[in-house]
Amino acid sequence: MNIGILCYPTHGGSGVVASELGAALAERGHNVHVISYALPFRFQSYRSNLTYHEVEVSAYPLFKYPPYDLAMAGTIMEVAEAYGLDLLHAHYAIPHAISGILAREMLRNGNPEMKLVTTLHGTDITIIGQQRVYKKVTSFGIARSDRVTCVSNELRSRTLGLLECDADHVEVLPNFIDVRRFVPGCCPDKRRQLGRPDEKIILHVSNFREVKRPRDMIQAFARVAGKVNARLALVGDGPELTACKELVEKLGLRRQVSFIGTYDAIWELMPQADLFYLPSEYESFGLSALEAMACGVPVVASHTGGLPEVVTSGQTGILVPVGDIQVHADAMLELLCDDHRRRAYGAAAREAAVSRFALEKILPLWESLYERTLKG
Ligand code: GMT
Repeated sequence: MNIGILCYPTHGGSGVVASELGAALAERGHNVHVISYALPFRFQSYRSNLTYHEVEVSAYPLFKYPPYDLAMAGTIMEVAEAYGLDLLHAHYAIPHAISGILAREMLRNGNPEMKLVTTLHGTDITIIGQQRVYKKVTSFGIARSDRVTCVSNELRSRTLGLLECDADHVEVLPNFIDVRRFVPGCCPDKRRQLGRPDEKIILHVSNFREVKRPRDMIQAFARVAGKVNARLALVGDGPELTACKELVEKLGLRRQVSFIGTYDAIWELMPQADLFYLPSEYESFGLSALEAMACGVPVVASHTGGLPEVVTSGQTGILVPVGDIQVHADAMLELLCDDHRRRAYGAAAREAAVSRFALEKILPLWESLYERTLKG
């Protein structure tokens, strides 16, 4: 198949899923064209059948807001005409589904029909899709896509509850993980990058937006650090990072919290952690939790969104109420102080990642969904 993938290039789950799916489809022999405004950070360009096309957004003086959606639609058309795209896969509803619909409408003048699959990733529905000006646009993008997928059952139910859309039109296809790259015990030399040998490492990876509740994380960690020799290693960058640094200073935690910055080869750092901590307000799925699990690291995460579909509390980690930092601290202490339990949870986490979410299991589902879509 000739497949066009539309995604955000920035650090965030939807871009990771889009890039990893593109690489895996190319590996299977499909011709994949990734379209975005910059090279996605996980894009793997070592194959001739995996190509990146940049959306050029012109900065004409009349444009206070250059029309990225139109530039993307124009780029899709160019790629579709040059390579005969069979199908477009839009990751994140706004604006990708809309640009795809526009490109498809324009192509219908002369080309055979190009199908459109849209994957909803979470905040496109729960935050952007709820804003007054975008709500109907998001519903329109869903209605006009040939097929729509959600990354969890919870996101599907939420989408059907929040937006006007037909239940039969929206199915669930979860995130996946390359269990050969995310492996327990990988890269032990990286351990010293995170902390001293005698410290227990709590790892968090995100784009530090409010929805991740990173300040809760530091407050909960303060309660952990008072009881065990632990370090909080924070990977990523985002709007809440400065506030987090200020809170770390205020709580006197400077020597126990490391700000690592962005780190693309996250599979090198994940296995070094004793636990992964994700105190988000909401996660439609929680890809970073799955990445940690594949590396054999148990997860302490909020009981929210699709996280219960990924982390089984009491088996592969502990799910805690959103915002209850004492319960978060207690859950982390439970695991950090009990090596036997922590290792058992870590082993179960790896097993769950392999048996339920391995790329080998999920990729055929994508191929079959594409084939069904092409058949109409
Ligand atoms: O919130 C993020 O971290 C980024 C966002 C995105 O769209 O890039 O992530 C969402 O998509 C991921 C991949 O499907 C999910 O694993 C994340 O849970 C989801 N984030 C939220 O729902 C907040």
